[in-house]
Amino acid sequence: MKLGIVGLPNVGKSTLFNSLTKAGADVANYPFCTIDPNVGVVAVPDERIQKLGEMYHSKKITPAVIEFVDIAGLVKGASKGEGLGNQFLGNIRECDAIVHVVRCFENDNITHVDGSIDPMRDIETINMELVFADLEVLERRISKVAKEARMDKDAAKELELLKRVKAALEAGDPASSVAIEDEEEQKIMNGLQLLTGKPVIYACNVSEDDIPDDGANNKGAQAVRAYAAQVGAEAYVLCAEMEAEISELDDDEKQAFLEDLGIKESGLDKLIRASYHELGLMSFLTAGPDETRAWTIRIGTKAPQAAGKVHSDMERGFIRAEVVNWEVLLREGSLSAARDKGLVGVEGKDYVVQDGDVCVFRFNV
Ligand SMILES: Nc1nc2c(ncn2[C@@H]2O[C@H](COP(=O)(O)OP(=O)(O)OP(=O)(O)O)[C@@H](O)[C@H]2O)c(=O)[nH]1
Ligand SMILES: [Mg+2]
Repeated sequence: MKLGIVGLPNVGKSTLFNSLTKAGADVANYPFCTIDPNVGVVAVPDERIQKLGEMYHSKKITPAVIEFVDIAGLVKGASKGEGLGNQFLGNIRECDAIVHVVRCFENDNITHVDGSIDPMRDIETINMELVFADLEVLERRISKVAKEARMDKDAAKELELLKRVKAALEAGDPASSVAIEDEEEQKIMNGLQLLTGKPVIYACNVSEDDIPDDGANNKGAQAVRAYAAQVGAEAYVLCAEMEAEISELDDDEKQAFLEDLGIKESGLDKLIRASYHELGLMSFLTAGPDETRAWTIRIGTKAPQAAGKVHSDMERGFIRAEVVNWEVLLREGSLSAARDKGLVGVEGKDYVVQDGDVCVFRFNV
């Protein structure tokens, strides 16, 4: 599961990416500093496994992870080959969702490619480039399918959908705004990997001063929030530079730093959790002295398939799952204590696993 980071050059994408992964992508105050796509694996912050891990004195605590991809900034005309962005749009096509970084901080020393700070204009620029890039994909596909459509019913159906999506894009709307009528259409859409068909999270890069009040006094960030709400996207406020500093701290120092600012959670941690959720993912947990671990599943996954994440034998030979909510387990202090009070559910193969379930799978192969 991957998220692609997009935005204009020099808005703080690599700074954000670095604090996400500490992977050491190049950061510099000049546009187009990212030449190679960078992929980083990021742990999803999760207090549940920390607390359960402490309770069990687990030797190992293993979080869920997601991947982020950092690409060069896109500029006006990117879809027509301007700048370096176009060649990297392919990396974004393979992503499951997009993080759109928008510069909302003032700083005369940091060049803005369009000369001034105007988050809504920037969003428009990037979104239009994504629309143009998608239009190209569609036009190519339409000319191929149009020939087949005269003889083939499936191709005719696809052509009808392609034309509908094209009309939306030509009106400046994202592919995600097109109503999908059945599974067949969904499959075609998935195959197209349209950039504007992906869920988007807007990350407003504000200055440090705007962090304590969560950007309430930053007009740009407020405008982005209002826009995101209108199009059904999420928006978060963070300061990439500050996150880069925080990422150098150990856990205790980080806690003290955040408390000083009067905030509970860093913008970055919020963004990671939102990204995970945006991908339609959630975690169930396993806990014990050896390892306490968060396992990634899609929302709606049933017990045997969840068990299969831990081991394929557990899916194949699935008998039942013992399930207890993580907070209940923490409160009761042990699985047997929770069991004695009847707080542990015994679930069969149709059980839909819930976020925060601690599971013990019984299986036989
Ligand atoms: N003041 C301030 N400067 C920042 C912030 N985030 C990034 N910068 C600076 O802006 C410059 C560009 O940051 P990058 O992270 O390299 O930008 P980018 O979006 O990856 O740029 P390209 O890779 O060229 O598209 C660097 O000098 C950063 O230090 C921030 O939150 N505040
Ligand atoms: Mg960069």
